[in-house]
Amino acid sequence: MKKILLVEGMSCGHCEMAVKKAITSIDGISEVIVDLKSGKVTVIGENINDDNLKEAVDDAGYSVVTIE
Ligand SMILES: [Cu+2]
Repeated sequence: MKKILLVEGMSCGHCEMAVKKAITSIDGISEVIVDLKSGKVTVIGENINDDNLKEAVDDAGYSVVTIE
């Protein structure tokens, strides 16, 4: 399955890597693609839980605006 997140607060390559690392650490996630400019994060994996995604991004210091 695939989810598209809109993440607020990313401003540089460090932010991009932090979000990518946080989401990749969740069980079942196989791929995370971050578009820094738009804040769009594409997540690919199995049994992806929206709350887990929000929590991981929050813990990294950023916030999820929408998940679709
Ligand atoms: Cu940054």
